[in-house]
Amino acid sequence: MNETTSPESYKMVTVQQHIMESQRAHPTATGEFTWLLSGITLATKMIEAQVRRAGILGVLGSTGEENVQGEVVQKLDQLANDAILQCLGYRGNVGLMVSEEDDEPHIVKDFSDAARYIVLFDPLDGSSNIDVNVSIGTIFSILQTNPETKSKDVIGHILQPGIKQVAAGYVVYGSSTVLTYTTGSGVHMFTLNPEIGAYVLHKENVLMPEKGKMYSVNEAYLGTFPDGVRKYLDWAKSEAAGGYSSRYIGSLVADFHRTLLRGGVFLYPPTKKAPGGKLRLLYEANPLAFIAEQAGGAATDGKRRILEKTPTALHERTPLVIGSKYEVAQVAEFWQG
Ligand code: AHM
Ligand code: MG
Repeated sequence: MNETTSPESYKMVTVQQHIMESQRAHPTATGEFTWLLSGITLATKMIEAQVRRAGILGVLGSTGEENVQGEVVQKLDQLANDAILQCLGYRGNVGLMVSEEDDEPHIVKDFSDAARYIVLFDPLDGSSNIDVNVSIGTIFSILQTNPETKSKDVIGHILQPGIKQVAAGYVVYGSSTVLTYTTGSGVHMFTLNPEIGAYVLHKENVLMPEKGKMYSVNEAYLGTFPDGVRKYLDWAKSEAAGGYSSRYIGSLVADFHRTLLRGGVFLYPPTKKAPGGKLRLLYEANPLAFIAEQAGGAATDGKRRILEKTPTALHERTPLVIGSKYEVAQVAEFWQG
């Protein structure tokens, strides 16, 4: 070791270590939450292995079925769903698993104190991008059973506002595989090191820029957006706005990941085809809103803070405006007129 090298420079923190260390700060932590999150990270490594070799394994294309939302199920959607169910099904402390792909929740165990966690997930977000080798991802949200709900009322336990989430995260399978999570104490980002098969800390306490230079929206639907949103987009293109650029991948996870790092705004407003918005409150909007807020950003449905919306159905959809505080406030202002 040369004289200027400190032990710190040798430090390599895996996501497992990071979660364990942050849980130590909670005097009542038993380690079971750490165990649960390790099930999720394991599942995402299984998914990433399939995604990276999809062409070779013959798992591109659709299964020929439609999911509960009437969307075509891709083979990888199915494999990703199974990986998460497999990895969490035997963790002991998970009572319920709720997937965007499945009609009904999976009741893993009868509720008890020991099985108090509810895991909600979108196993493979950005399905339309799978076959064309564009970034896709996994999103997860974790709740605890609701103490105000009768123990057998499964749906009642699940339909809690996003503010009740105890953790949320996503993995983006892009040029590298990145996992981002929050348990309500900041946002932390890890990169999968394929040589050792571990997520290694890349950035702790990630902060979203307060203002950005990009907006992200599917402008093909512009004609059916609410007037206020159209006015915002006109303004964003004007000289007065100071020169915005546009990016749209069509995988929410990837579009959000860029927005988290670079700032700006992602929006999926109501359209003629999806008058209540397209994105799912429980599996997409809530977890990403939790992360956005923890990183200093914001998320709204145009009228209300996403995290305060009380869901009324499992597969409920919502309009979503998410990103830097400045741009989210601008969109909301234009929208509300
Ligand atoms: P998915 O979960 O079935 O993949 O659908 C959600 C995706 C999001 O990732 C993305 O933001 C959106 O759908 C894109 O929709 P569109 O093609 O209408 O722009
Ligand atoms: Mg999705």
